[in-house]
Amino acid sequence: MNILDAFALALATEAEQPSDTASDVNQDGRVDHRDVAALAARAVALEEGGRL
Ligand SMILES: [Ca+2]
Repeated sequence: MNILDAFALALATEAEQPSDTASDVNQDGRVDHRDVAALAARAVALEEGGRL
């Protein structure tokens, strides 16, 4: 998972997706921009510990 995956999810989310637990990163029952933000934050945390 990297920042590009996060953006891909953002695009998929924008394209009207019903509740998808696999994409519900913050587990609040909804797939929206908050999940994208959580995913991006996670990706950044991973990048900081590795290569970029
Ligand atoms: Ca969510």
